[in-house]
Amino acid sequence: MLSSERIPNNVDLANNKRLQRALEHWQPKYLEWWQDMGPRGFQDQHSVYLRTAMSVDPEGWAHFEMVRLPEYRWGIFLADPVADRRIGFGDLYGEPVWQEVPGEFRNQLRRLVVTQGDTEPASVEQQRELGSRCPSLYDLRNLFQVNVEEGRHLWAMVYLLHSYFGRDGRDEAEELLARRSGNSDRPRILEAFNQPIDNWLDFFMFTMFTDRDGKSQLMSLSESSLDPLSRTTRFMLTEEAHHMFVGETGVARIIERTCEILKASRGVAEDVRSKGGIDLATIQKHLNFWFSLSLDLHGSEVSSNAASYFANGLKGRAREETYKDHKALDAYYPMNVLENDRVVSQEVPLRNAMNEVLRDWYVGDCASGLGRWNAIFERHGLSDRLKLPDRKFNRAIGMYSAFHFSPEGRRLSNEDWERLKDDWLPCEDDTKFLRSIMAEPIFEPGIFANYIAPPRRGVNRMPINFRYVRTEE
Ligand code: BYC
Ligand code: FE
Ligand code: FE
Repeated sequence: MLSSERIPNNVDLANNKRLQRALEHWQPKYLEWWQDMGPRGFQDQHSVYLRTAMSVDPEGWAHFEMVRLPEYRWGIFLADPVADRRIGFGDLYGEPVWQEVPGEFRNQLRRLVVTQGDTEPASVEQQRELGSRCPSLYDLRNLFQVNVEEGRHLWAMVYLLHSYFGRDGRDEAEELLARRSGNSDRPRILEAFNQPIDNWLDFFMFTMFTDRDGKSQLMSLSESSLDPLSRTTRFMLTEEAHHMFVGETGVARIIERTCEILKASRGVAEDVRSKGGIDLATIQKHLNFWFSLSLDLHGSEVSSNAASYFANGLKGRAREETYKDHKALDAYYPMNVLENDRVVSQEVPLRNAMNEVLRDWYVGDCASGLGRWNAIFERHGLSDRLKLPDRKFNRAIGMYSAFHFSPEGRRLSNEDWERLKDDWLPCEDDTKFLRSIMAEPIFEPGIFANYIAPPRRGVNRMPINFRYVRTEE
């Protein structure tokens, strides 16, 4: 019997026999997957200082304790309902939201839920080797906090599949545990989630840029007319903020350290690597990689899928309430498009441009984060800056994917691209270097790898040198 003690929830699990039965079948498979694909080497002999969501109110967050990873209590939470909530956009604007899935939208909704759900276990799989190369116990704990919360996000989507999509939903829930990141036979659905993340610079860039796609997609799903989807994703967003915090401060602390090394060597960039820091060029390349891949996650610029999601009220714009026109029927969106190899501005029917609208929001959100990173150089009196590459750079989805562009957005021949791409994207040499400075994990409390500055404060007001991850005797 699954108890509320094991599965903290606010969906009345104790009295929901149908959900109980479905989860009783699924949960053991989940735990098996977590053992096989969750953090390697930290499953049974370690306890971790983790936050567990116990309820959706602010106090529900204050629950911290030392737990073994497989014993984490993955809960099921919906944000509080909004009274008399109405459909906020699309053809059905103003009608009451749905508490059940309308038959005509069932396939589309299932596809959105499955795509969202697939990313969550994928990221855990991608990150599973990082523990053995951690820069500190503090960072190791943050990695595991992110991992268990992505596990919980999978639970959130599986809850929807089991509760609202019947037999197909149950099948999809099993498939979510069967696909594997990077596997050529059964890959994860979206490309960014098939890329390896085997060093900590990749991890921090991923949580900065790819988890931020999580933020923009969850914001648009939280506008959905399917109320349980809206409420589930709204609660997930509170956890997403922490993932981006881990990424943004992780990179910030690397930059901080790089600045210190640069100043000590009077600004000679070549010295950074030899002193065990991460040089700016390498940081910029990893930024270029994860940013461009995360742009792809927003789909094609012009998309009939996106138009149809919007028309049907399934997926809206981030902060839909801030727009005036919620039908977007006669409106157009100015967009740069390629015409005979040239970039020209064109008006695209707004509904078809919804992926691009969200991408624009995303780029703006990334740019603010970048501003905070660049302030670190400024504070150190250095003129170096990081940049977001042009959105045409290194794309594999959408209209720019057929051509090559430089980070400044200049069109390149295939030959030029092949010749120059290692200057812009991580190459074998960079990966080798990063692996060399991350060869050994640091498990001593309060000690940090040479390439990263300590954080400003510890977790939950604990000291920085707290033993956040413990080996059990
Ligand atoms: N890779 O009209 P188009 C997160 C496919 S991250 C591979 O452009 P559409 C997290 C597409 O499926 C948030 N394939 O795209 C972060 C379609 O296939 P079909 C994840 C791709 O339908 C970190 C075709 O290309 N959530 O939570 O508008 C850690 C043309 O489609 C990709 C969501 O994504 C790609 N990148 O789809 C943990 C929300 N992009 O129909 C977690 C749910 C497109 O030709 N998903 N394709 O077979 C959606 O809303 C939409 O499916 C997409 C774009 C935004 C992904
Ligand atoms: Fe997530
Ligand atoms: Fe996340």
